[in-house]
Amino acid sequence: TLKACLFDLDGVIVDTARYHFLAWKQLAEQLGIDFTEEHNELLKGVSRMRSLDIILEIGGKTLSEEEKTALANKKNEVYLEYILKMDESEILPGVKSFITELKNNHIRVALGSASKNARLILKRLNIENLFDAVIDGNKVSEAKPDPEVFLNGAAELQVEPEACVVFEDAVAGIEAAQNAGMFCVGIGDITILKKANLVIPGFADFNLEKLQACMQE
Ligand code: B16
Ligand code: MG
Repeated sequence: TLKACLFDLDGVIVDTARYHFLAWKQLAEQLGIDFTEEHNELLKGVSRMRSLDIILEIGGKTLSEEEKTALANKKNEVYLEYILKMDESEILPGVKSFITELKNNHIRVALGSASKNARLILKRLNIENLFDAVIDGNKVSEAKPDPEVFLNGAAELQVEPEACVVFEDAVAGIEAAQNAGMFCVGIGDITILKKANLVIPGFADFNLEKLQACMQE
């Protein structure tokens, strides 16, 4: 039986990919690297440092660790300017009412995100109080598809992995959920997220009853 739901942040609860893109684009321009929205797809669900490595690979540049840390910090400052302007209106359709429905049915809720800014974003969206646990980029050492982030979430909630469902928009995140032994719902395009147990375009037309029906099949 279902006891807990674990949510990815970017692409599931909010679309921060746009702000990551704008911040990385500004940095790439300063480095003389042509960084496109298509390239940005490669960064979804990936850590900040790994994202920078991917951009440097695109531009054919090698930098020292010190230079890279400075650039990653610089990108984050620009990204934070966008994040600080966010509000509740940017929560993706249906997700807040779905989480509220879970809470009303005594199903525990956790965040499982690669972002080190996750808590700040939840605060800006005014939904921090909906989460019984927040596992973010500050708490994990292994990136998705490693199951660490979701196993930590289950452990903090004191729920066995088999009783958890993960909501993810990235292929690596779906693999992480499967590596954790959890049922996984993909949010997005079924042709890309085909490994998920169930794929939905978003939460607008979704509810607990539908989730439970799919889990019993
Ligand atoms: P930060 P998620 C991920 O969030 C983003 O998809 C990814 O593009 C970003 O690089 C990563 O967080 C780290 O973010 O720079 O804020 O620590 O999808 O795992 O919620
Ligand atoms: Mg994501």
